Amino acid sequence: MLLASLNPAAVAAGADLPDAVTIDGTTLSRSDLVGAATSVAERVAGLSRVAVLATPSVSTVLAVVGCLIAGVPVVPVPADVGATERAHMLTDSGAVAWLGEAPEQPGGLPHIPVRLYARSWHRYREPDPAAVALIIYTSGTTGLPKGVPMRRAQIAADIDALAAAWAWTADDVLVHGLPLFHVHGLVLGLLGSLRIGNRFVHTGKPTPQAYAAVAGTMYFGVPTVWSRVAADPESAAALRSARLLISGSAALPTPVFDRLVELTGHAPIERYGSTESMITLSTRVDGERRPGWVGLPLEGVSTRLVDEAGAAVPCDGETIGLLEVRGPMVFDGYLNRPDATAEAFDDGWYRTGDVAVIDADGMHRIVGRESVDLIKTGGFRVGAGEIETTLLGHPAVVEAAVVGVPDDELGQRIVAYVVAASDSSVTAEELTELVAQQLSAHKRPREVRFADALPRNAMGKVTKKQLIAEASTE
Ligand code: MCA
Ligand code: AMP
Repeated sequence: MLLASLNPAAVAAGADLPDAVTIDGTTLSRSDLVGAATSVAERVAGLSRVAVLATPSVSTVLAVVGCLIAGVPVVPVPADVGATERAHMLTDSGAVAWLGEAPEQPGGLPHIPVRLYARSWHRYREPDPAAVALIIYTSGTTGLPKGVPMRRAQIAADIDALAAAWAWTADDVLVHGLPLFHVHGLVLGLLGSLRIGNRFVHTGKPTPQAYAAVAGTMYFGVPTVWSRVAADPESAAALRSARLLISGSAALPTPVFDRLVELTGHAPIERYGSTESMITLSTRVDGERRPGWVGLPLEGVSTRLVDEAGAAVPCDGETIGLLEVRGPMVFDGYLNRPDATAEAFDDGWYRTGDVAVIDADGMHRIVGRESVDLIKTGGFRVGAGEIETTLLGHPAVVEAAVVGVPDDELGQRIVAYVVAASDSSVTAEELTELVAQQLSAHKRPREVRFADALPRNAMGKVTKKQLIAEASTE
């Protein structure tokens, strides 16, 4: 059962927890959560799909949990979403209402508020494990983000496999300050805590000081967060009493790993996955934690490396290949995108798009991505194509090429090369703002470079590696 620990019968039997969820300055007991979320369930039961503007708030928690209880699929919409991306998510997903926080532009959909103090003790039957719980949108190399439907059984399988790898129990206190519209913060952090039955604390912005201020046993962070913790010895020292520091969503740089060991006494756990597959690899609480390596397959997961022709690549710790995964948490296709779904699978194996090596003991190291057009910045996945299309929508932009440039703190930072019309006075700020307005604030280029022309190869294709090299050396 997805929400075993939220079962009203368990609450009635005395299995309450006074501080089950703390977020945005509010603490909910388990009975508060069950009562208020069941009241949300009453208001949405029977709806086909709802959108939730996923700010880190009690309202978002109750909206998502209410829908889980009622068996209504939720589309978490990024809190900083822009107009084009929001319209796409609503149309593509077929959401019929906004639940929880009211968006500034509801796009013609009705709004159902969440009432923090309403309570219902109605008992809903557990929905079918194959039912879709969430549809999370994620970027590809081109076009607008694709919807990834996540089934209850897939989510449950991932959480249980992670619990086994991390010895995660109801005695833990899980702390993070990540967004509630992605797998990391929402599925693993919030739903994981509800399923396992541990206390969950959302810190708001994931600053080192905010992490240090909560006495947790498990802390989640993207590498950017850990890099900031590693640069703040005083806050880092406060994490010594934790059980596990867990990093994921992008590669954790070895110097950050080493510094965390020094300052906190903990070798961080690294785990790897994607929106499509959820988490498939992790180092284990009782196993080797090797800097630069993301661990072993979780329970039920198989992996393999193939070359460009699809032939097997040896797992010798050195030979690189394209990583493919299979397991009970892996999705079964994008929403409304049979073309993209067909491309994503190789004979039942999910093509991750990541390049990796596997050693003889089964340890995995992610070497990079197959395409330069998928950028990971601060743990956010951003498609070069979606930003280029947005920039080209500006009347003064003649050509645009977006690249991810290596960055110590963000992993990659988004840099846009733009050829502007000769008579225009368009500014970098104007273009950055356009991306924030249309897509999401976190997809804004950090830098816009104006050029007279873009470098192209003999085929006329922009040579992005040249742009990356140029932006990296200056
Ligand atoms: C940022 N700023 C900018 C620009 N970019 N200003 C102008 N132009 C720009 N291009 C501003 C920000 O608004 C902010 O302002 C300030 O600069 C600092 O920005 P930043 O360095 O980005 O810091 P941040 O806002 O604190 O964000 C860092 C972050 C964030 C908190 C680490 O990137 C984040 O939440 N990442 C998590 C992503 C995540 O959860 N991914 C999971 C997906 P001001 O200070 O005024 O606000 S992956 C997943 O789900 C899978 C399955 C997995 O493996 O986990
Ligand atoms: P997303 O769908 O946003 O979770 O992005 C998934 C991608 O993030 C993966 O395909 C990888 O490229 C990258 N990624 C996630 N976790 C890690 C990790 N621990 N190390 C390196 N890359 C990672």
